[in-house]
Amino acid sequence: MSSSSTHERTRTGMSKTALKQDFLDNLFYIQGRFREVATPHDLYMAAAFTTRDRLLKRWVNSAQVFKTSHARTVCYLSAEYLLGPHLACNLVNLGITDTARQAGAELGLNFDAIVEEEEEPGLGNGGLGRLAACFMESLSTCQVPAIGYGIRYEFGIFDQAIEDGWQVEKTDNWLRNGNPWEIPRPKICFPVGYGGHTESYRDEHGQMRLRWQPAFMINGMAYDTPILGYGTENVNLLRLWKAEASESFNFQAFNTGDYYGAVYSKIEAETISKVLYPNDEPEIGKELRLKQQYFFVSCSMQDMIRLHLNTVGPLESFAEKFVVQLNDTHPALAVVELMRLLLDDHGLNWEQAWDITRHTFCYTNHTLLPEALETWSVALFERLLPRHLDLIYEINRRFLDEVRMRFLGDEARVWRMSLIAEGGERRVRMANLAVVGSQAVNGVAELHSALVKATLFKDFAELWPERFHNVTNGVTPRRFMVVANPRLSRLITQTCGHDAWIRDLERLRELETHQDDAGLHADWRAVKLAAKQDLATWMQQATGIHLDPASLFDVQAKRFHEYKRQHLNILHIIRCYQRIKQGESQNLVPRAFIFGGKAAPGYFMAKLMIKLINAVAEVVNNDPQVNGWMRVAFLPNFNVKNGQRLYPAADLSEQISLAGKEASGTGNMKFSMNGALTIGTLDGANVEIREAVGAENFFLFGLTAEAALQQQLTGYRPWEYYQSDIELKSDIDLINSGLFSHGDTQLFRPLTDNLVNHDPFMVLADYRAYLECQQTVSAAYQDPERWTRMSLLNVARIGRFSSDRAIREYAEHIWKVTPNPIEAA
Ligand code: GPW
Repeated sequence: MSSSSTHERTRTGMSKTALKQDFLDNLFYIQGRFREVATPHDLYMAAAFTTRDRLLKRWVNSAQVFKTSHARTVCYLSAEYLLGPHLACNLVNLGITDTARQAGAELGLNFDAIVEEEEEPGLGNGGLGRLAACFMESLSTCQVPAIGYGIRYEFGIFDQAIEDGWQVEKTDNWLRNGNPWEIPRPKICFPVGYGGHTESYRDEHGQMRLRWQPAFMINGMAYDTPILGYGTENVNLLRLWKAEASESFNFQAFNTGDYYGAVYSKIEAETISKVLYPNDEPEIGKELRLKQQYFFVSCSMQDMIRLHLNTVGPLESFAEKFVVQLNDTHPALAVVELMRLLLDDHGLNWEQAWDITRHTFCYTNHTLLPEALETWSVALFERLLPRHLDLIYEINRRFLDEVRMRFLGDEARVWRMSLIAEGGERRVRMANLAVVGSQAVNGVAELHSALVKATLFKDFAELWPERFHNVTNGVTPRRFMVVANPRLSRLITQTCGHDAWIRDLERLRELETHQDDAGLHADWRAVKLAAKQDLATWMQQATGIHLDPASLFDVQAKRFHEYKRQHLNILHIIRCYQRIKQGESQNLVPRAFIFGGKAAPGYFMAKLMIKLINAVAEVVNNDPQVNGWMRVAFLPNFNVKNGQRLYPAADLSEQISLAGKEASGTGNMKFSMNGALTIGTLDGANVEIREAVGAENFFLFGLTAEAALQQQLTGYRPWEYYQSDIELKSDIDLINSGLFSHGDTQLFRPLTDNLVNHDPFMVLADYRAYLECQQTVSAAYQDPERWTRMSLLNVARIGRFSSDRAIREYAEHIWKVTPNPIEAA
């Protein structure tokens, strides 16, 4: 293409000279600065624009090919994308990290400091949002044409500060200094309605039809971010919607002299994409949240229809062009919105519209926790989305007739399967809507998918067994190995003699032939030690806490939630403390206990767990009697960037949720990829990680999901554990004694009382097994050769947990889409 070849010479050259020249040009023409007066942020922006110019060339090329080839396209709908910093990953995926580093050095710049400068887009809470980001990267790497749709939150997940041991939330103003990775598309803009009523009217053929008259309208404007793949020319698109007031409504208010009303309507409209709800798992059921969900779903479905009409043509073939993956139920309204658009705006009849819709959607479930399952009150629906409620009733009526026909006389089943929960306040069940509206439903790990079929969607699995699948999660090795851990990556490449493992992670298995190589063992340990030194330096500066890199780094980093059982970890720390104080340090190894993670601002128990960790840290770290043996540190503001510091430095990865509660987990994979060993329960993807790396290279403890369920059914009595295990009793009593709270015996009572009296996540039942397992960890760590071999084998056998594998499984079994490689322009 002639236009791109002119760009070639100026802004897309990959040589060091070209990078240097363009960096200085961008510094001058975009930032308006020269070298001597540039701030670190100016340097970062210049580097980002220099990188962006190069990826735009690939992107425009991909877009042109997809437009003309009518390629089947995956649309990933997600309310969250926890992207993490772009610059370092884009350089890796362009293959110019080393060149850029040299170019920087020749300009007298500190490359790492420039990379550090980026403020990450934190448009997600935790695992679910990060999974979406890994999937976008792997979709490009696997050459699957895809669009990610979501919300361009003005404020992402809050920044966490720790003050007096408590979490304090600071707003995340990530757009403050500009975002060089996005391209605003003012012309890609769709109206979205709310409220009002449904009315009937006669169309041009004299036919009676229904349509929605919303009470107010806003606009959604597209902001596009290109997503590069590794080792491919394919670039996909992440399209995020920003809410804006629709001009016409503003003018109306102005014309009637209502200046305040005009301004207010603008503010009200923009509120919709203002802030990410910081809740992980438990649903909060706020009206604004439903508005957000409908907002991005409506823009996205309108955009797909526009693209289809512009390229392929008739809507009858919509489900052949697009397959839409629902990332949990947050975008499940898309099922109803597509029905509305096809019926009301495009004149299809019910059977045609339903056939298209049902063949378009697929739904991923990410949790079994009942408090996380979304339902919306019918009253709220009626007020905000009256036409959609009509459509849900009609979908439900037809669906329940099908159930009645299949299971004669089983009205109890009909009640359970209904899209509307009756009895009490009537509510719309979003999970049931997602299952009824989808051709495929999947869980995110084998155990989880089995439980989805056996419990949550038992009735649905009996009706439509062929709809249910498993796709075990994965994570991208480009970010979590190549970028996060360059030393380990170099060592692997050196040892294997190639870097093909970066795109074909199963090839890490070639490391197995070197498992007893003493030279490699020494290098392996040196790489881990260097990462621990880096983390210790960072931690010292961030928290003032000193960590000894020679000690075992025992890390638990994830959202704070009772089911993840950070308190089980703390009980072990308190046990170690008491043992050392009593002179029983024979079987211990020096450990640094490191935590990271945010708590939902309204989740009192989770915030109290953070306070307890910091309180224990204060006592332990200031007790010279134990300091040769242990330290406790809380890494503030765990996010993608800080995660990248943590994973390479961990010796031990804590994956200790109550079996049956963690759908998959993905941190477990990131740690293992970086050579940490796992201490964990048989939960989520831990089960498969253990199978992959070998039971002898994994520290297993605790109840199985089945045993836990059994015990809860027959009556679980935590106080019996408390009373019969003197060490457990003494650990809990020590918390209640006020030792960690300057004499305040009440501060942690909500936590300890809950453990002793209710303990819904069976911390006390697993306490003894956990302590014993931690002793086998210590023993293993005392044998460095053995530990190193175990670490090496974890990395060698972790290939399955690349998100590339997950995407290939979705592509083959769920989406029925084949790779569509793009040739270099
Ligand atoms: F409740 N997950 C999450 F299922 O991070 F929607 N946030 C959420 O709101 C939900 C799930 C939801 C996580 C799961 O807890 C984790 O086990 C899983 O690995 C991850 O989603 C990705 O599948």
